Amino acid sequence: MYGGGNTFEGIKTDSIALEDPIKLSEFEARIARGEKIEPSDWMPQLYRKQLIRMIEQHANSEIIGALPEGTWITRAPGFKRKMALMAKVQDEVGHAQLLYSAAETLGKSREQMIDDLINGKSKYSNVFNYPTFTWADCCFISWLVDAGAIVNQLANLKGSYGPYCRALDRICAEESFHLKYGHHCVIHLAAGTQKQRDMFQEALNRWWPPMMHFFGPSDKISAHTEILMRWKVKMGTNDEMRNQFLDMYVPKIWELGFTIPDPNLKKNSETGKWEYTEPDWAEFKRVINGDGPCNQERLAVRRAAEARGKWVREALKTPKTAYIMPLA
Ligand code: BYC
Repeated sequence: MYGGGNTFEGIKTDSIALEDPIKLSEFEARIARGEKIEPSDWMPQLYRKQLIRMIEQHANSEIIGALPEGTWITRAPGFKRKMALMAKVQDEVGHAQLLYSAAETLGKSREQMIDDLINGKSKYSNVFNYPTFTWADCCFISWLVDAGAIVNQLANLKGSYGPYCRALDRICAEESFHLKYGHHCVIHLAAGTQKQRDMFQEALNRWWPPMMHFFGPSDKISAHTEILMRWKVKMGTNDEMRNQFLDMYVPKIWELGFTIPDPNLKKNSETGKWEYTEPDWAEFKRVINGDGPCNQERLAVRRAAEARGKWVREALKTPKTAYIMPLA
């Protein structure tokens, strides 16, 4: 198995205290020097476990994230928009492929990851559990959800795990086209009729709370940030990423004449940080744990796709391809 024969199931304990102290300090010194950790290098079990969790969730988010926009391909206004949206959705599925490969280098098989996704055992991004009622919802995702993803990914591609960083590097290049496309769609609505402007404003009002959740719980309650920052998997805290997004995109939203549904949103000129109404973390928890408006529908679609594609996977399986190495 790629990754030095380590398998996810083989992790008996993830306690840092039980790791070899000399190996641990060499590992941390490498990270401090800015070196990349590669699959066959020694790494603490907790580093492996955390990376699998995070990369797997990211991969899941890309394939589930293709669904809300995917349903708009046939209804996108005009041939050019249909073509562009189809290419974007295809890119998102490609990102999932890259990320599943990166996670596989750590010892968890793709089949296991897909099983855990469709059985509701693993997570994916909260935002994709909300419906896309109108074309403006689709535009919101293409512009602002992609923008949020880029803020997060541009930071983390400077992180410590080689295969994840290389995957993020390529993903960010493609995402930058998505962002331009999404921005163009929104400018078109903003410069259109009153009905078009209202349609985007209404979408923005619904999407703002999930967008604030997108960067994860506030630093005060985030479970994994501390260890992930220590090992340079995350290069910024959840609040730092949220702040950076607000800094870059609130002025752009206002510039287009839209309002943001948070009366407390303002930049504190002394701290340079944005102030906002504390997001509803109870709703966030409900949604990421399976009880959002679209969780059941999203997983049902993936389960159906898995079942329909089974014969293709079986047909492709040969003794030679069964041991193919991930390309991360
Ligand atoms: N949604 O300790 P915390 C895209 C969970 S796709 C759901 O702060 P962490 C796109 C978290 O997993 C790009 N769950 O976690 C695709 C943890 O639960 P567990 C998506 C979330 O890992 C198609 C618990 O809450 N981007 O943009 O330190 C079309 C505690 O949180 C979320 C990525 O995946 C959430 N938003 O930080 C268009 C980026 N937030 O595992 C667009 C990669 C938190 O203990 N991921 N949770 O059960 C990350 O950067 C980090 O994992 C996060 C969370 C910042 C998201």
